[in-house]
Amino acid sequence: MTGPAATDAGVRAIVTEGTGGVWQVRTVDGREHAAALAGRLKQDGRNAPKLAVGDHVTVEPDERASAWRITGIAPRTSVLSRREPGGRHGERIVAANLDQVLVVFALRSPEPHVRMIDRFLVICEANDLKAHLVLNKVDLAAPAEVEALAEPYEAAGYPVHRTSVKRGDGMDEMRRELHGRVTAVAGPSGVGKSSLLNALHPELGLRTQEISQSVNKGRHTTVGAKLIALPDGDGGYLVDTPGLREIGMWGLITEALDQCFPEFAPCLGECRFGDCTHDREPDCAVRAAVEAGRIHAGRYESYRKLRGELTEADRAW
Ligand SMILES: Nc1nc2c(ncn2[C@@H]2O[C@H](COP(=O)(O)OP(=O)(O)OP(=O)(O)O)[C@@H](O)[C@H]2O)c(=O)[nH]1
Ligand SMILES: [Mg+2]
Ligand SMILES: [Zn+2]
Repeated sequence: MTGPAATDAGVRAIVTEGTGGVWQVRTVDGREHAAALAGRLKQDGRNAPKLAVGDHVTVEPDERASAWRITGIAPRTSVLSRREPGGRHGERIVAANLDQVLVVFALRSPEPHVRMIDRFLVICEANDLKAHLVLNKVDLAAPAEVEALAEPYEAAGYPVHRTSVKRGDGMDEMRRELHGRVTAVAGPSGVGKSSLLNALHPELGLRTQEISQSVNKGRHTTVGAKLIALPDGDGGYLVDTPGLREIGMWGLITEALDQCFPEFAPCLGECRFGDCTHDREPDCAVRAAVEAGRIHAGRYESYRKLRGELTEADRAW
């Protein structure tokens, strides 16, 4: 973990929770404190909250107040942001310094939806976040089916993990991926995200569907993101976000969508027209690559669908 500059006085900590005002921070010794920004940090900048969950900070105990004082904020390595509620154009930072996102889908129950997989991956690319695809519940499908689903994503350069919480497949691999990193876990309901995390770290005791359906029906309460320290005590955290789906693709520039498909990269700049949308233009290098089988047809189809949606959204604004 790289912390604030050594010149900053105080103890290094990471912001685990909060949306403004009082924040929860976890100092390097593993203790949690309530903390508030020092006055001088509050003043610079305009109205936007200066701090986000995941920020590396320095803190000092404040004898006069009950909360600690946040005296320094380190530069961020990444930012996951969403549009301000209410449709204004501003953005709000959901979490800073994420190392990676696990995009979890299941082979069955629920059936994987490739357009939705691609949508999650595009959101990661647009936010410059490293994405891994986790294909869970491989115990419910034939191996050939698992490979057919994995293939386009491996071809695009994504790490693909085949897992089964039931059978134990891929558990060591996943534990290694989480170790020492700040990881957001995303994916549709019921794919086994909580089951997977519980299997890796039983101390987490996350609620899974068997229980939550009766106890916790229809609650969508998460407002801000929250960092959960991994029990292995090596600086790894899970990020409980309000759901990447809600974060959405807004803010994504329609013209830049093609850059969110990593396997398109060799083609970009090779089309006849500089502003090619890779739709019907003549001499389109992307379409040529699809026809030659270098780009998976399903991925290209997702590109076209998403581009259509973004164009619609542009018009609506
Ligand atoms: N067969 C099989 N079932 C699994 C596997 N992993 C999880 N499940 C089951 O899938 C169901 C949903 O699991 P959860 O962990 O609650 O799913 P989730 O992704 O956390 O769902 P939300 O919290 O609603 O987003 C549970 O009944 C699990 O027992 C697996 O690898 N194989
Ligand atoms: Mg869950
Ligand atoms: Zn083109």
